[in-house]
Amino acid sequence: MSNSKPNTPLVTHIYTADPSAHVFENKIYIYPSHDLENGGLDDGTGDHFRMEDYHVLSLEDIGAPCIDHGEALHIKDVPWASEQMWAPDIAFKNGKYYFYFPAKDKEGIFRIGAAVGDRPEGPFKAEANYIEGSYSIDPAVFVDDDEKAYLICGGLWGGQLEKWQTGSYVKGASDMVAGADGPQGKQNALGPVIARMNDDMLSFMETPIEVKILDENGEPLKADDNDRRYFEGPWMHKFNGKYYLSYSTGDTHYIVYAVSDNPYGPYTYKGRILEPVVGWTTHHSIISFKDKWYLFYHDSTMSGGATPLRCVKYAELTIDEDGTITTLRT
Ligand code: FUB
Repeated sequence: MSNSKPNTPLVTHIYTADPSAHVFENKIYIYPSHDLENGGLDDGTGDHFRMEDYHVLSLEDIGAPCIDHGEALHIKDVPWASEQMWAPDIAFKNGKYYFYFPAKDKEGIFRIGAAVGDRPEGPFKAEANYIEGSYSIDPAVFVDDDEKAYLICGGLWGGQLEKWQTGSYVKGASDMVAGADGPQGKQNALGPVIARMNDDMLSFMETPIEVKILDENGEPLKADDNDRRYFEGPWMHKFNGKYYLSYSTGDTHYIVYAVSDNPYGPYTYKGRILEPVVGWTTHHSIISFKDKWYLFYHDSTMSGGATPLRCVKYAELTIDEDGTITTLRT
């Protein structure tokens, strides 16, 4: 085990992706997807991401060796799930750790599940069913200063977000053609969806609603604005009292951010955080640790560019006093 360096894989004995980093007990804990070498064709539906479990990683400090705490949850122990354990997140509340993860249910529909543990490294015990009213992928849970917790999630194409525009799941053309059921051209792009969590952290207090992302003129971003519109991988953090929503633009491969006075939005697009990395997907989280800001992200360098075989890395992030984030190139 060697010391962790910026822009270098945190671990090399397994493939990891989609890092959600958090500071618990004065350490950095990282909750990644665990990519597997189990094949599957990339047909744009995401079916080649066939993950089955989660490992938890931690760093005592920036630069310290990265510890793999081993398997924290396996799909065989999730009664409602059938396949594809994608990008997870976690929250600490009521003295417990609540681990959130997407997976397909027995009907092949992505849902968000919750599992509970006493320790940040797990193990986590899955609830019998997915969170009622949940759908799509990439949950991120943001606990505000007033202890109100929000789950934001959603991903286009393989993440099925566009199939939920009526409020229920509509099977459609994007089963075969990525994005075919979503808004097109100058139609408003879809945003992620957000719902406040009940105090039990296991259920929604409300029906998830779409988060609007606006351009500099206050107009919703359009579907053909591929450099800026929402695709997947939402993350929320707060800086100087403002809410920051950052996300992947998917097929243009940027991590970008937008700012609001309200967790529900609307958010105004501000700029890029991360230029494209090696590999198709890009996915991140942002934490503050010992008075510095860090971006955790992934790329596919460790597998020589194979999209579903990724590795988690970190880099220091510069946020100016006025809230502007300096764009990173890795
Ligand atoms: O890891 C599977 C999917 O790839 C994630 O859910 C997306 O955010 C993308 O990184």
